[in-house]
Amino acid sequence: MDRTLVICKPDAVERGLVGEIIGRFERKGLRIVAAELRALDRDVLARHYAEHVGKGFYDDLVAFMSRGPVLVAVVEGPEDTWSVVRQMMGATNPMNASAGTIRGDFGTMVTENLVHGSDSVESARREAAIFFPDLQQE
Ligand code: DAT
Ligand code: MG
Repeated sequence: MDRTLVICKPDAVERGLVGEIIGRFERKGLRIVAAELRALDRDVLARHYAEHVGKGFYDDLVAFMSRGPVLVAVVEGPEDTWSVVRQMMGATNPMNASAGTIRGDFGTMVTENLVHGSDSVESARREAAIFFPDLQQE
């Protein structure tokens, strides 16, 4: 089995779209192996978004991601789960995301694009360890 990290961002929680988003992953055949509603602070966001620290949009990203609770989850599938999730999320900018994807169906702004999914096997392991350090490795 293969796992990846998903975050339903503050806009998804505020808009009541957590069930829709997680339901899509479940209906696809992925399984939730960990999930918790959490408030993310600057420090954990700096670890999670390490590759973006210092970029022009970083401060806005932190302000957005910490403005309310998020649903952090680890989901599991047979293989390439990170890629399955990324395909279901759609492009980073919802304006470019295909209809039928989460961002394509529910988003209009790159700054509030509803969902995070790890972008590689390595990112998935690294990110899952940040949020669920006690979760047993698959
Ligand atoms: P993704 O979330 O698709 O992996 P990313 O890792 O490049 O995208 O960026 C992380 C988040 O930062 C993204 O979901 C939204 C925000 N972001 C990225 N590029 C941005 C930009 N040019 N302007 C504003 N926000 C941006
Ligand atoms: Mg990313």
